[in-house]
Amino acid sequence: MTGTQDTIFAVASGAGRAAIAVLRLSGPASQAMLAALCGRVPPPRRAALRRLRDAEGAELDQAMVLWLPGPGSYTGEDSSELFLHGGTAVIEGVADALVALGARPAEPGEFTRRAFLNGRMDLTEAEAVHDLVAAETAAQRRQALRQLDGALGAIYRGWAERLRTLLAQQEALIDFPDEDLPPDVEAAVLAELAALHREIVTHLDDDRRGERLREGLLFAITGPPNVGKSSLMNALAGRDVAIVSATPGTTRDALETRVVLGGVPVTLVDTAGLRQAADAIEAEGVRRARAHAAAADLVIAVTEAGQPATHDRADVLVANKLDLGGSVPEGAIGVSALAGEGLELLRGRLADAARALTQVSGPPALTRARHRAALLEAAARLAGAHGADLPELRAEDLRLALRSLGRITGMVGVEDILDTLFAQFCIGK
Ligand SMILES: Nc1nc2c(ncn2[C@@H]2O[C@H](COP(=O)(O)OP(=O)(O)OP(=O)(O)O)[C@@H](O)[C@H]2O)c(=O)[nH]1
Ligand SMILES: [Mg+2]
Repeated sequence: MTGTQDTIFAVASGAGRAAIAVLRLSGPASQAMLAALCGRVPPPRRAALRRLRDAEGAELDQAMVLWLPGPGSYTGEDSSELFLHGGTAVIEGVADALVALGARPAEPGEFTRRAFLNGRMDLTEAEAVHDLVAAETAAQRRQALRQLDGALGAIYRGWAERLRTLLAQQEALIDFPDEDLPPDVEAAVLAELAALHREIVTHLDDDRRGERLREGLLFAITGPPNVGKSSLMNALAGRDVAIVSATPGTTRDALETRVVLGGVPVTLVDTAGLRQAADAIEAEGVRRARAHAAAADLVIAVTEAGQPATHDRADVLVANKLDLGGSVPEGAIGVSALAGEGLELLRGRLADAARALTQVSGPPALTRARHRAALLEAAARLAGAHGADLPELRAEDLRLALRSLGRITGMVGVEDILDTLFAQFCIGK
């Protein structure tokens, strides 16, 4: 990572031609560079129209500009935003002028990284910025906004605060074993330790709802050959994703498509029909089908109306080809992928399932594997502390638990993960 003394810039609006392109500038030289580009710098946080010129005086654009002095800016540094006309020549002209003035293009997530390093937000909030930019549905947006508000970070900081108190009490037990500490200090430490452990374990025991909502769900369509799995996938997706044919064994590879069900992004996977494979390619397809079914959040098991269901796992059982007049087995939803019958009912059931798999009630949910790993570590250390024989060992476990919690919000020891974390961000964020 290059130094934070650099002044960086990036187009924060999307790629491609657009009416306006938002260019962000942040770093110590922001004000001087803005002045060089547009002459008079407008008053802080007041939009003004300016002619932008390069060092030779050639006009680059007429743009609305904002001067955003630190520390009250997004990054906490002196910064500026330019609302340029969105043409390539304009953007390149301004970018070249900025480079000539000594600025450099920002790396992915560098603005948010600076915001974190300058204490403008904790790491869970920085991650929420990324999630909000990536949010495809309203439910994802709500979760990201809540995290951006600091609701999740507040829980983790609260636990860290209690742990710090516990650690101080434990250290007092070590330093003054014979002095007249109240007799029940150790009992109180153990009780609080157990309570904290319980809260973290409860938070962890959430069926990955928050993570599932953030990442989206995986629904696999499985069943014997030729029952209409691909037809059903196409019907649910509303487009021709998979080849449909009367020949059994048509689908060989697993095919994916994204749909939104119940406000949750869902990847639908159409799989090869499960049967004794005719050749090596089909055998591989069947192996992949089984692997997808095993990894899926939900299996849509398809059979033909009138045929018995033989699936290993059927979270939602569908009897297709209802138009041919077969009977629907107990517990199955009868549909016709061809005629459209029953599809609304099926869509409703899948939407309910998607919501149930991701619905978070009460306090904000865990949203990332990174948080889960740190919390699992903290819980293990707390359990260790509770069972420790020696006061010194208990204190050490508490210290390690505190460190794990601190890594979630970025209070301690996160230098090693920052590069990976912010590399996932967009340029300009
Ligand atoms: N009558 C009727 N035929 C259907 C229906 N759905 C699919 N079919 C037909 O059944 C045949 C197989 O459909 P596919 O969607 O390819 O079935 P599949 O389960 O994906 O088959 P494989 O990929 O070979 O495992 C095709 O000829 C479809 O037109 C339906 O609801 N009614
Ligand atoms: Mg198929």
